[in-house]
Amino acid sequence: MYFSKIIATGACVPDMIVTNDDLAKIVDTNDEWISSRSGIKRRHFSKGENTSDIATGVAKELIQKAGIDPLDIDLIIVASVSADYTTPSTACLVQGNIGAVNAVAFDVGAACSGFIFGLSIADKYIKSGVYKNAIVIGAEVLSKYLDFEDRGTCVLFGDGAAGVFVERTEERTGLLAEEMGSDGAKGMALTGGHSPAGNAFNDVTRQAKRELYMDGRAIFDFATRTVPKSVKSLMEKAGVTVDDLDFVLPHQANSRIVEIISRKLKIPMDKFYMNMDEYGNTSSASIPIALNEMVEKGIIKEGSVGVLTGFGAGLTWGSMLIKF
Ligand code: 4VN
Repeated sequence: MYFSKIIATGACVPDMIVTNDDLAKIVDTNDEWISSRSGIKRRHFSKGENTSDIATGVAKELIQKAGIDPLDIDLIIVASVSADYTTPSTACLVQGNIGAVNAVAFDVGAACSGFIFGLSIADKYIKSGVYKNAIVIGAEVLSKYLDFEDRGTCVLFGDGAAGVFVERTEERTGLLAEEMGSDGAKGMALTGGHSPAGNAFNDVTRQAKRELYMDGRAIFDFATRTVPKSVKSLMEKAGVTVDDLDFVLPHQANSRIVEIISRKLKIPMDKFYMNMDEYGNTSSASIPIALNEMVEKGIIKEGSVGVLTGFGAGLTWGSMLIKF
């Protein structure tokens, strides 16, 4: 039986940093409100670089860290809801930029669960023996979709990209168990990039409201209800207890959500990793950005076991038990 082992992690974020005070100059908000209600202090915003540019930065770092030849990459999956184009996919743009001519490349759109869904797909290709390795990246330039007149949302999100290189192994490691789900009936609680069906033969306008819209209360309630259940069911499925976990890495949407998840699961806060103070909510990139940081800081080492849990637009969620 094959398993997917994480060989390398990498990240690439735009260097422009926008603080809460910077935002308070353009929208009626303040640092106290943002940081006490979300845990966010700063975020990185694009200076012009688009999603494929930062995703390519991640792919180059993974190639260098894993010491692989681009020609040996089998699969490239990019999770994103803020692609440069509807087509080509961001994954194809990355493939072209790194010259991975032997890879198959496609995008996955599952918002804040996108990295989890992408890693799950890569794992199935590897487990089934179809491919030997994969690059999985979460990449977002959400700032281009933010409504800077909506103080409830524009302060919460940020731009960034990160990912992993996974490779087939026969050792029991990597992705050990997963629990995923969707609730499309509640999807309108978090939307962006609407594209109306106007054409030359109907009277539908092509004028779109592309900006991100979020019913914060509804998403908050969804997260507090669904995430603890998902992680609990994952742990039961995998037969692990709190003591078996070195870390829990949740989607970096809001520090208060993380505290509620910790309380409901009776998993102490010191097992949870958070870095939304530096990046805000970067949707599909939030989990891999934090994962890369944890590896760089030595919090995750060879043999570490933990849970990744993503949740958000769609609505979607996904939790995974990972061994390094
Ligand atoms: C998961 C969550 C969120 C999210 C929802 C609401 C929210 C983040 C609303 C209330 C507000 C503080 C901020 Cl839980 C977003 C996503 C999408 O990635 C996923 N913050 N807030 C307040 O306190 O008034």
